[in-house]
Amino acid sequence: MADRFDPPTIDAKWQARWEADGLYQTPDASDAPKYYFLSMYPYPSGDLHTGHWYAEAPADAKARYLRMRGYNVLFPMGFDAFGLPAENAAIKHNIHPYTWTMANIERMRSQFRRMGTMIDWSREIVTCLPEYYRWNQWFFLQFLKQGLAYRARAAVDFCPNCNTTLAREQVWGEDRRCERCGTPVEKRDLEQWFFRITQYAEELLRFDGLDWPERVKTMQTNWIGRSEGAEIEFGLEAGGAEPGPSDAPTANQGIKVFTTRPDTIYGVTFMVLAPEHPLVERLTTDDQRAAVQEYVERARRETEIERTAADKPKTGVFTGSYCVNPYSGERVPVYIGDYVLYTYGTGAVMGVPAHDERDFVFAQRYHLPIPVVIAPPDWDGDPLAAAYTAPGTMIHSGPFDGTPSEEGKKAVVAYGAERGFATATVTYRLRDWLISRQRYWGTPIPIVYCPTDGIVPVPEEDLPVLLPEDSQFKPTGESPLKSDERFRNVACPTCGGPAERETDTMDTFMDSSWYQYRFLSPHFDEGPFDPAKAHWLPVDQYTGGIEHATMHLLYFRFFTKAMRDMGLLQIDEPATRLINQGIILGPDSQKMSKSRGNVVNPDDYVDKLGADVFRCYLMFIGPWQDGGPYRPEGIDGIVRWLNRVWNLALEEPAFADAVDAETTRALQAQRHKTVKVVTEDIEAFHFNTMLARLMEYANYLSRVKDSGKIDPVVWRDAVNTLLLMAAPAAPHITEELWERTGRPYSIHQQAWPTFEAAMTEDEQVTVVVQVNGKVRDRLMVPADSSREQVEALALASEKVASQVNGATVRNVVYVPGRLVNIVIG
Ligand code: ANZ
Repeated sequence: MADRFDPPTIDAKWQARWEADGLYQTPDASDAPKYYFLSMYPYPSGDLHTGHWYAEAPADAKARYLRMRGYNVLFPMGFDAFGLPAENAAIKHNIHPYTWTMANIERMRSQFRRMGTMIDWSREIVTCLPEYYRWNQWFFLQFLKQGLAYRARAAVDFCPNCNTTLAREQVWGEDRRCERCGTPVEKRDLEQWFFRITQYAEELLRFDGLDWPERVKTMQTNWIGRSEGAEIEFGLEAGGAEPGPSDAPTANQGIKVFTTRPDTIYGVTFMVLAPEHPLVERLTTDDQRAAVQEYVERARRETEIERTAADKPKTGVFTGSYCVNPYSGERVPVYIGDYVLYTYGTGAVMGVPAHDERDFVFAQRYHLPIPVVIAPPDWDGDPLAAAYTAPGTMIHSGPFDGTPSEEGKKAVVAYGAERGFATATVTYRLRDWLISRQRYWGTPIPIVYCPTDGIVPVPEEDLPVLLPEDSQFKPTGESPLKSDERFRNVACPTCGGPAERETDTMDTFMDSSWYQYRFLSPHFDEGPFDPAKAHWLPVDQYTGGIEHATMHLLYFRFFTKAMRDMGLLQIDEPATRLINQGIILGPDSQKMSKSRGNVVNPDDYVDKLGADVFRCYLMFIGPWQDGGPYRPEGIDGIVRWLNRVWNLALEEPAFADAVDAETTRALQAQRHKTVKVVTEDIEAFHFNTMLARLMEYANYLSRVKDSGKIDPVVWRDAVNTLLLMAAPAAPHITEELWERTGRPYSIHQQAWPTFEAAMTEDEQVTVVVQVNGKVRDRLMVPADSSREQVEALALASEKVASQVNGATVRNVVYVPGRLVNIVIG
C-alpha cells in the first residue's frame, strides 16, 4: 500500500523546492513565444481572503497551463500599497500606514506562497516604496510637459468622513456616496490637479482588436458618453441685461446651448440656464433677484443625481430677461433650472417642450406654449398629451418645412453655421481625471509654489520627492502634509527663494495605471521600465473584477495611449484579452463580511486539507465568470477525487497476461477524448467543467483498473495524462506523484498532453429501423447514443416518415445499438 495523501507535508516540501530552484523565475530572453499573464494586484489591507484566492488560483492554473503549452509565461504580482483602505485601517489600528502596510504585505506574500502559485516573486512591486512612486512623479512631470496635466479650480466631490476629494468615479450610487466608506459626498470648491483624459475620449471609444467582455466595453462606452449635436448661440435681447463688470462676457455675447436635436429649433419656447451659469447674475432683473438668489442657494446644496432624477419635479425661476432664437427671431424667456447641469455641454438648454419630456413638464408647470414642430406620422393636428421624441416631419419650421427630422438635424446646423450662430459639436460625459487627494498615504505631487515663479515643477533629477515618514498622517480635511513644515518649506527650484511644496498626494489609481510596465524591470532606475524588455508587451491576458470596468480600466488604457504618444511605447492598448471573474459569496449567498459572520477563511482549509483542495474547490464551484456562494459541503468531493488520483497513480492494476484489446482501445480513446475536452475547457476558462471531466476520467480509470486486462504501457500513459492535466489546478499533489512514479522533475516543466482527432471521434454503430417489423432504413449513430436520441433520429428519417405518414405511433421497440421498431396503426 502506498502511504496516504498528506497535503500539508507535500505542500511545504514542494513550495520550498520550487523556490530554491527558482522554478518560476521567468527569463526575459527565451526561444519560446512570450505570454504576459497579469492578474490585478491586491490592496494589502490585511489577510489574503477567499476573494483573493478566487481571483488568483484559477488565474494561476491558466498561467501554468500556458506554460505547459510551451509559452514563456510572465506571471508577476505586487501590492497596490497606497491609498485609502490601507490608510483608514492604519488610523483605526493607530499604527503608521507604512508599518501596517509592510506587515500586511509580508503576511499576504507568504499566503500567496502557500497557495502554490507560479508567481515570479523576483519581479514584485510595492507601490508605496520610493523606487516605485518616483515614477508616478516622473509621469506627472511628463504629463505636465505634454499639456496632459493641469491645475484648475473646480467644484469637487469631497467625502467628509475620509476627509478627501474623490474622483467622479469614486462616488457611487443614486445617492452619491463615498465608494470607500458610504458617507454622502459634498461639493467643495478647490484648486486641484487634473489629467486630461478627455483628450483621448474618442480613441478610448474604440476597442479594435481587443478581446474584452462586451459588458466592460459597453460600460466604458456609456461612461465616456459621446453625444453628437450642435452648439447654437442665442442672442441676448438688446437692453434686456444690465452691463456686467468689465471681465464678464460682453453684452452682445449670447447664450450658447448644446443640443442633440437641432431639428427642433423652431419649437423653442424658453431657455434654461444651470443655476451656476456665469450669465445668471447679469441676466437677473431686479424684481426677480430675490427669487433667483434663493433658488441658486437651494440648488447648490443638492447633488447632481438629485437634480437630474427622472421623478423629480422640473422647477425653475424666470430671470426677467429674454434672448432671441437666431433661426426664427422669436423672443425666448430665460429661466434658471436645477435639472440643467453646469458641468455638461454648455450649461444651458434650449427648451423644446413638444419634443423633450423634461421640457414638456417644465412648460406645463410654468404655462409656456408647446408648439409642435416635428409632426408624428399620421398626426391629426391635436395638441400632444406628452412629448413626442421620435423622428417625424419638420413643420412650422420656416425654410425647413417638410424635411424629415433626421435629415433636418444636419440641414439646420449647416444653415446656422453659414450664418455664424451654429457649430456641429460632439460632447462627452467623460470628465478630466481629478488626481489630487488631501491625504497623507500617497505619492507627493512634485510641484513647488513660488511667490515669484508661480507653479514650478520639481526638476526630474530631484525625484523622488519623498513622503516624509514622521509627519502627522491623520486626516483633518486639509492635506496632512501641510502641517509638516520641513516638508512644506522648500527653496524654489528656479529662483532659490522661499517657496512651498504642493501638499496633496496623488490618487492611488495613478499607481495601477502603469504597473504592468514596471513588472518588466521593477528595479530599473533610468525610467519607468527598461525599453529593452518591451518585447513582453502588451499584456496578453488580464484578469480581475468587473468593479474596475470604468475607473482602473479606463485610466489604464489612457496611460498607455499617452505613453505611446510620448514615444515610450509602441502599443495602443495595454492588454489584449480581459476576463472578469465573478464574486465569491458567503455560504448564505451574501457578500462575505465580518459583520455578517459569513467569512470563509482560506488558511483554515489550507492548514487542514492543503492548497490543492482549496484551489480545486474554488474552481469547481461554478463558472468562474459568474462567481457564486461558497458551499462547504462541496469540498468533500474534491478530497475524494484527489485521493482517487493518488491511488490511481500509486497502485497499479493486477495486469493480466492476456490483454483485452477492446478494453485497451477504449481506454486510449477515453484518454484522447478527455485531453480534447479538458483542453477546450481550460482554454475557455471553464475550470468547473474541466474538473468535472477530470473527475469522470478518474472514475473511468478506477473501473478499468478493476478489470485488470489492460496493456501496462497504455495504462501508465493514461495515468500520466491524468497527472499532467491536473497539474495546473493541483500543482503539489501532481508534482509529488510525478516524482513517486519516477518521472523527471518537474511536472510543471512538461508539455501539455496532446490528442489525435481521429481517436476522439465516437465509435459509430448501425441501427436498423423498422416500421411494423419491416426494415425501412439504416442509421449510423454514435455508439453511446441514448434511446431518446436514436428514436428521434429514426422518426426524422425520410424513409420512415413516408411510411408513418401521419399515423399514430403506438409503440417503439428499442434494442440498444441494434434496432428500432416503430409500431403504427
Ligand atoms: C434641445 C432638445 C430638444 C433636446 C429635444 C433634446 C430633445 P445627451 O444625449 O445626454 O447628450 N442638455 C444639454 N445640456 C444639458 C445640461 N447641461 N443639463 C441638462 N440637459 C442638457 O443630451 C443632450 C440633450 O440634453 C440636449 O439636447 C439638451 O436638450 C439637453 F426635443 O436640446 B436637447
